Parts: sequence; structure tokens; C-alpha cells
Amino acid sequence: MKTSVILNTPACLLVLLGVMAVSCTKDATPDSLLKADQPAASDVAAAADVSISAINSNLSVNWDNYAHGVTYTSSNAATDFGNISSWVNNRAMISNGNLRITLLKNALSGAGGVIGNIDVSDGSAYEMDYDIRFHSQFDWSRGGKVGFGFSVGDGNTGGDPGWDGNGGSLRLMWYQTDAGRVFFQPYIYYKDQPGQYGDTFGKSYPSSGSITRGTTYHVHMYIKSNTGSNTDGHVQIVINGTVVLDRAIRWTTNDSKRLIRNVTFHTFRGGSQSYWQSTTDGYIYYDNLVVHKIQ
Ligand SMILES: [Ca+2]
Ligand SMILES: [Ca+2]
Repeated sequence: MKTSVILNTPACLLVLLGVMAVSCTKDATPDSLLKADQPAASDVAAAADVSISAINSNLSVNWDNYAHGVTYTSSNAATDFGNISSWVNNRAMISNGNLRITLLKNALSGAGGVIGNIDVSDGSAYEMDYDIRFHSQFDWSRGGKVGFGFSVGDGNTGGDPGWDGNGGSLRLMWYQTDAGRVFFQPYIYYKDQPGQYGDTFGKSYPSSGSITRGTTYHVHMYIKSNTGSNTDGHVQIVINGTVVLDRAIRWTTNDSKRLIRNVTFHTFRGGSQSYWQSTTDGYIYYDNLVVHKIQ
């Protein structure tokens, strides 16, 4: 994943060419001149680390610096997020200072949306905020994964439960019941999850009634690692000021996997059955992302 990001980035190709040029020069240069060349070579390497594969502790992105209607490319994403995997250029656009993600019709999971993982500085406590809005014509279908979240250790998702104690993840879903109620719900993988798929803890936002298209919702998340095999970690989800989930949790039991490693950006329909699909393309808007490493 990292390799593809690097190779797709024109700036890095330039850096690679630069490194090649330096080493060619070095090969033909008498030892007495090598010392003068070396600082230039290390400067090039340092610049590559910062511009291509930044591992950030804090993020603040409002997309206001992009023109309306432009594609939000993998290199834009790398500039704003740092080291992010699996960007899909033709499903990401700037719309009036928002990031707009397209969910393709008749498709599920990564085939129809975006599944990006942002490698952030490993930490034991993080918080984030962002705004999210569904397009005025959005087809809810059954639901999907949505928004930014966090992964712990191995970052379990996708029906791979955290039972082995090596990882977990904190994400949101939107979900529509058979009766037509639509809401956000927690979707959490962790050591003590009761079933194979993510735990909702029976919580939703709103607790009754539905979310609506064209409305901006503000999401706040807080995550804290547990220590050892103790249930002394924490998870909190607050939407529009309403506490949806706030509890102690045991993410992992393998202490070497206890830290928060990535910010997730998973936006897609699914579920695996075809009734999660839609017959129309759908748009979800994001704005005002702030991620903060607490410790
Ligand atoms: Ca904005
Ligand atoms: Ca990391």
C-alpha cells in the first residue's frame, strides 16, 4: 500500500531521480569530494520523508484551499493526511470547501467507495472531530461504513473479530432498518466483542427517529488504549453534542498491540449481501477534520 502511494506521487519520482543522480555523481567522484556531496543527498532523503510519508500526530483539514469541482487526488490526500493507503482519485472531489466521496451504484465495499488508512503516530489516546453530510438525493439502501475512525494494533475489521487480543477498530456506520429508520451507530471491533462482526452496543444516533439528508452532523470521537489485559481503555462517540457511547473497553490483550496506529477513513456501502447496494451513485460530504494525539 505504501509503495503504491509513493510510486504514484510525481514529487517522489523527482526525488528518486534526484537520488539516482546523486549516486551516479558519487560513483564518478573522487573520495575527496564525497563529503561535500553527502549533505545534499541526506537533504533529499529528509525531504522525501516529510513530503511523501509524513506520520502525523495531529491533523487539521478543512478543504477550503481547493477550488470547487476539482478532483481530490492521492497526492492531495498525502499532503493533507500524511501517509494514507488506497486512495481512489475518481471517487473524491472538492465541493464548496468540502471533501465529497462518491459511492458507486451496484457496488459494495472497496469496489464502490474509499477504504483509506492514515498511518498516524502510534499513541495510547487520541481524539477527533469532523462534520459529515449526506447528499440531498442520497439513497440510504441498507447502510455502510462512514466517516473517520481509529484502529488499534492489527486494526481488525471485516468480520475478523478482535478475539485474539491483537487489534480492534472504532468506526461509525449509517444503517436503515426494515421499518425505514435511518441512524448512525457505533461499529467496534475489540477483544471482548460478542459476535464476529462489529459491536453496536445497541446504540444509535438519534436514539429514536432518523437522520436526514442534507443535514450536517458533527462527530466527536475519543479513544484510549487499555493496558495489558485490563479493561481500562475507553471509547466515546458524541454526535451533535449527544453522547452516543461512553464506556470502558478492552481493545487488546497483547500489550505490544495496544496502541492506536491509524486513523481510518472507510466510506462504503456494505455488508456483503446485494441488498446493501444502491442503483444510484451516492455522495457523502466531509469537512473540518481535526485529529489530536493526546498521549
Ligand atoms: Ca471546508
Ligand atoms: Ca501508526
